[in-house]
Amino acid sequence: ALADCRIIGFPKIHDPRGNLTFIEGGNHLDFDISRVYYIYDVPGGAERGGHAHKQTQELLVAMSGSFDVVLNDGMVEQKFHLNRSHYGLYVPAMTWRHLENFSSGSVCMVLASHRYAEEDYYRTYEGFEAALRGDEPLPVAA
Ligand code: T46
Repeated sequence: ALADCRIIGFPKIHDPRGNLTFIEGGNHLDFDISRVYYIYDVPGGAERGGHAHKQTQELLVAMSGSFDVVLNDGMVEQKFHLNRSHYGLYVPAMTWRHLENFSSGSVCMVLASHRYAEEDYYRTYEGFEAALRGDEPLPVAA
């Protein structure tokens, strides 16, 4: 549910040599990290995402630059602006998301609870809503 989506602050070790932040699975996150991926070189105006996950939980971090993450649990929609690398947005399973408004040079790092599996995706909003209602999966159009 959207109430479970939240911005999490991570430790920031200040140092004249530069700052250091760390994220520990099972400590700062409620899930163990099975996968890391990142999105970068995003052209101006591009949007990413547009899907939900059956099982995968994620933490999104703006490692550089900024972007917006729009989350929707089928009832409520909320937009989060990410622009600091010591904050992350926790996104539970069964949350529709899309990313937009990427600044030039921005990097989105994602820590995920599961390895990549296409079967874990709802790629259409209709399929996501049907699953929330508890309907049978929609038949694939011929
Ligand atoms: C999410 C947002 C923030 C892989 O092979 N392995 C991976 O780990 C991922 C994430 C993707 N892929 C392949 C699947 C597609 O052929 O890379 C291609 C692009 O993936 P997708 O269109 O899903 O990318 P985004 O940026 O729209 O969405 C991704 C994640 O899929 C999604 O979980 O939350 O980033």
